[in-house]
Amino acid sequence: TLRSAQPTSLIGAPTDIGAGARGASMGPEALRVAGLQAALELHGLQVFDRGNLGGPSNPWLPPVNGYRHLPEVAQWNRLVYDAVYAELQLGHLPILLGGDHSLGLGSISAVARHCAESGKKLRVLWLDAHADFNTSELTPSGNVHGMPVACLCGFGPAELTQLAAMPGGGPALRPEQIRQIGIRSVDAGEKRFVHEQGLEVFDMRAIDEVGMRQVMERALAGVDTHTHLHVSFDVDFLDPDIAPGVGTTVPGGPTYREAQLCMEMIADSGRLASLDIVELNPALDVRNKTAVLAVDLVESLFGKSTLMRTRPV
Ligand code: 6HN
Ligand code: MN
Ligand code: MN
Ligand code: MN
Repeated sequence: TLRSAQPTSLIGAPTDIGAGARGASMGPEALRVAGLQAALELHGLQVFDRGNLGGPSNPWLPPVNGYRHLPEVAQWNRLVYDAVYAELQLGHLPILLGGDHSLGLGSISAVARHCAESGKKLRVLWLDAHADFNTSELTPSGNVHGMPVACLCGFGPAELTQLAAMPGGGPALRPEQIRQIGIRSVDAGEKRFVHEQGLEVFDMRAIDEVGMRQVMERALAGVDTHTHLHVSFDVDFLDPDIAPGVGTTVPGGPTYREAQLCMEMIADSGRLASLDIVELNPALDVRNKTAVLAVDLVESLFGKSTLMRTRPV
């Protein structure tokens, strides 16, 4: 079962600062209680749990100029950025335990900076029911967890778009580095903007029509030994029948088997180099089953499989 010599580091970010429901702040502890570290160790990984970051509490205020809690969101993301960047510098594989999906900003900004400095090609797989491509003009809610992909591409306030201070001063990501999978809820203005920016989106219809296997083959096309593969796993990617413990459920998501295949095919690429597990909301869960499911899927992402496959089916 020894798959990888690269140590992994768990970084807890217990906040719901960017979300529209309270409770994602309990995500890191729920993942620990569900046995994340032991599960990874069973698969031969060395795991360091760095504990939790300590950022501002949630003032639970209405949006201001299209953003809810912008200063606090920025502060949390600076902490996440520094913590993820430090692990990458050590040669560890960072696993961000959210927390809401606004934290993908800090995490992926650190990964982008690291890739720029080490000459790696970055590919981001965004597993989500939502595109998270809103701006302050487009957002129906003001919740920043609906905006991180746009901010990473340079569309947003400086305190969120400039986290990485990229060489040359550009945005952390270009749209062509991103593949979105499982998408089934996109706001009207957001939809036009996704199209305008040319994001590659494998929505639920694509999964229905060609199946998860072909979707993943396409999403991973071009990934090679020079690629740093980042997975941003919003737990609301999963069908709410199997994963009720999230703040923004959308029906019609991937089944247990589809999600397993998705994770297994990412593992087979051999290029996974950083991970976010976000939007888990224990306040809405049933006996921690969504956390247990997330741990099960993350095991597959790190190479647990039923059999040792020496050739494709
Ligand atoms: N998430 N599109 C909605 C909004 O408020 O912008 C929902 C966003 C959900 C974000 O689940 O990470
Ligand atoms: Mn196991
Ligand atoms: Mn999301
Ligand atoms: Mn989502």
